Amino acid sequence: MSEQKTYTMIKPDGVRNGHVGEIVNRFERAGLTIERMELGMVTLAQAQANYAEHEGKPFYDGLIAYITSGPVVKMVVSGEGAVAKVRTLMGATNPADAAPGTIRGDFGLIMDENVIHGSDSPASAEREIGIFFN
Ligand code: IDP
Repeated sequence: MSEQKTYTMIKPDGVRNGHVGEIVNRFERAGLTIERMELGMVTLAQAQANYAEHEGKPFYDGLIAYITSGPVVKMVVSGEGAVAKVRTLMGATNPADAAPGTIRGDFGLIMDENVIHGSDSPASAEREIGIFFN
């Protein structure tokens, strides 16, 4: 496994419900390094670019409305195998299926508000870092 960078973002429900500190703590305990971190809104253009693959799906409009609804924490995280490591810490997309001990398993309630985003490949990570930290 090689040294990687990934993009991860604590979504509006994660910030609103007060899980920022715990999530950052889990990343650091897992040996990951926080390279960049910023609290702020996601613009409409950033949301559309990040979720382009879901355009046209029934949940797309709701997803765009939700991700732009309040402040998020945008992060670049690095470490050995960082892309997969963050995905493992996140847990399954649907919080109902996410294992206890994962971020979504512990803090997520519903599919539409699932606490955290993480790039699904090194190529996505590079693209998403460009979208959110240009
Ligand atoms: P991921 O976030 O685990 O990579 P993706 O399939 O890439 O999952 O979906 C991106 C985001 O779109 C999810 O995190 C979730 O917020 C939202 N989403 C995906 N599928 C659904 C759905 O069926 N209903 C509502 N929201 C969904």
